[in-house]
Amino acid sequence: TLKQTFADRARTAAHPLTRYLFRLMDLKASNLCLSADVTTARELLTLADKVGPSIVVLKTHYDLISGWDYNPQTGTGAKLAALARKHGFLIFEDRKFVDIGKTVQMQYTAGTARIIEWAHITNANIDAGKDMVRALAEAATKWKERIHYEVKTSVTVGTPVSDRFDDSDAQEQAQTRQRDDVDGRKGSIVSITTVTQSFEPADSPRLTKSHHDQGDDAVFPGIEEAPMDRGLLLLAQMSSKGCLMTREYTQACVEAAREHKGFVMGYVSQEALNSAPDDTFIHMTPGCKLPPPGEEENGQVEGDGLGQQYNTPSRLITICGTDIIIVGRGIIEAADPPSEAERYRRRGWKAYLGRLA
Ligand code: UP6
Repeated sequence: TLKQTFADRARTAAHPLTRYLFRLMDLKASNLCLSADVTTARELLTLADKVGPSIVVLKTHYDLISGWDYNPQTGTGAKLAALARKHGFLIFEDRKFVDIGKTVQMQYTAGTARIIEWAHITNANIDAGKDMVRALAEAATKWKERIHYEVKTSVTVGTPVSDRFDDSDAQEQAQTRQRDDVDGRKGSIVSITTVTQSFEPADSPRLTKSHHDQGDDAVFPGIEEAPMDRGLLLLAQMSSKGCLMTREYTQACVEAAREHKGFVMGYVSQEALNSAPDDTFIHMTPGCKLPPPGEEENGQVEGDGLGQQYNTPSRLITICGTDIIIVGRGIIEAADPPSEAERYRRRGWKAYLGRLA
């Protein structure tokens, strides 16, 4: 897959959300994920709004944010989801689930955070055995069935179908939904907004302006909203010094991914792991930093003194073969995070184009 374009992979990936993500990458000319490790909900939302135009994934650790508002309709998760629609990115809660199947199901769907409601993507460490992947997959399927029901019943209420959809396919779908409707009960969570525009492959950045002035219910133009599928990344390798994950462990992740193609999107890893002809997984890689502006790039950057090790975007993308670079402090601690994010986006995209050449 190293020589394949993201646009091509958008057509062939097994998981609908992965296909969507590849399209988003192509459209925004970005293979950048921001690791939004700030300490308050207010900072998180401001950062997401400012950096949103440059990224395709926003990675969170909800449990290190103070002031997280747990209200499912108006809280921090819902606000992030609105920003994701506005700027066109996916939300990845870096929860690194590791426990027995039943427990991870509950941690994923219930409790205070209800991660499944607002995070398109989450991840798991499969040290506890791969059955927990199946447990998470089952939870996601159930959730999606419930949401489908709620959407189905909410689009039929109120506004005529033609006012909500501007293409005939979607209208037909909505009419089918209308026919299928059971009791007209109004759903509570989702309303459908379809922005249909054709998608053309990009070879140059098309990031022109952000949508700051359009309000929080604005929708990113050029692509429809993300599908309602949820996706999992397997934590196959880590960036930290002395990491205990063995080759066997990484291989077990590859096997688990292949067994759950409908739910596992890919990996958090330090290298590309697709080897079989029909592997269509995506790779995201943390431990990424650029040397300060003006300094020569030679593949590695000094670690943080607490075990984190850093590679540069070009090394990770061209040599290690990753698809998306995950950058935290490299961007957050810069004097101007939005312009630093743009610098990472440009570098990451250039490395991807270099890989294709
Ligand atoms: N992360 C890693 N390495 C891994 C997996 N995850 O650093 O192998 C996560 C960390 C942090 C982010 O939990 O949120 O990626 C890296 O942040 P940084 O760029 O500030 O080092």
